[in-house]
Amino acid sequence: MSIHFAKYHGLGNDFILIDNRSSSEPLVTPEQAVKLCDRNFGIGADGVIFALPGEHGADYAMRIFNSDGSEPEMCGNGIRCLAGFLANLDNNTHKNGTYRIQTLAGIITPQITSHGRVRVDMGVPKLLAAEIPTTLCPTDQKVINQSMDVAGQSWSVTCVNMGNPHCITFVEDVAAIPLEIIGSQFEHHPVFPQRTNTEFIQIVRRDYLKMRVWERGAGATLACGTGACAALVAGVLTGKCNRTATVELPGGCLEIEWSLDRLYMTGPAERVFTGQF
Ligand code: ZDP
Repeated sequence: MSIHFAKYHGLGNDFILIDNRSSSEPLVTPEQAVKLCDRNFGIGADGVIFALPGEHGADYAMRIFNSDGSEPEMCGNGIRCLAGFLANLDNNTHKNGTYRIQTLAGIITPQITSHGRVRVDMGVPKLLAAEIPTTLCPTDQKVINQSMDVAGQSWSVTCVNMGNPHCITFVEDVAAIPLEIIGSQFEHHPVFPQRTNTEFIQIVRRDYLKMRVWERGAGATLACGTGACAALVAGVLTGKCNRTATVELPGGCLEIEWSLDRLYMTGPAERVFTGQF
């Protein structure tokens, strides 16, 4: 069987999008996804995303495999790319470009705005230790400015679940962080039973954050949408930033807003090429 795909990226966080509307099961296995994501032996991507039929009032469902074959619950840059992919499939005829997408983290609602930018209602962050999940604190407590040891150093971390787990630490200079060395030590630290995504954040101003990310299951990536949202939440919880801010990632900027309880993320989604395998 030949499968058609489109390659998309959101600020350099890149994905292989598969039209999976004909089946409620992903058309490729996690093992095949690992091969497709390989940058030398495959198409090359940080993950594979499937556009599946929706149920229970959702327009579509999204599933994603990381480049290591693991399956995250949510993916912020990925859902913007999915919205762009769906708009292309339906020739922009869908309700105001707004899609209700079922994910393993609940319903997420991306809306296509002008110039191919996408604004996403990312839902409500979860903050209790049991919800992250992490054993850094008692299960019913928020994980704010907790210290943990990684690579022989003590780090003050704040944890946020945006559907997927995030561990945030504020630093003076993100450029100085040896991401390749310490990233996977955070990811696999025993205090995170589901592993974790890790964000290093430099507060430039109260409304401008610089971020570098080590993603669970994908390593250092150029951007992470759920991570940018988690970083803003951590900045607000620790009194370091405003509820609306620009987050600058290696691949470019995302606009993040924490309104009453929900997070909104706005950023680009770009189509690169299509093909079949
Ligand atoms: O939680 C995880 O395992 C992440 N690797 C999922 C992907 C997150 C993503 N980079 C984002 O933008 O939220 C796609």
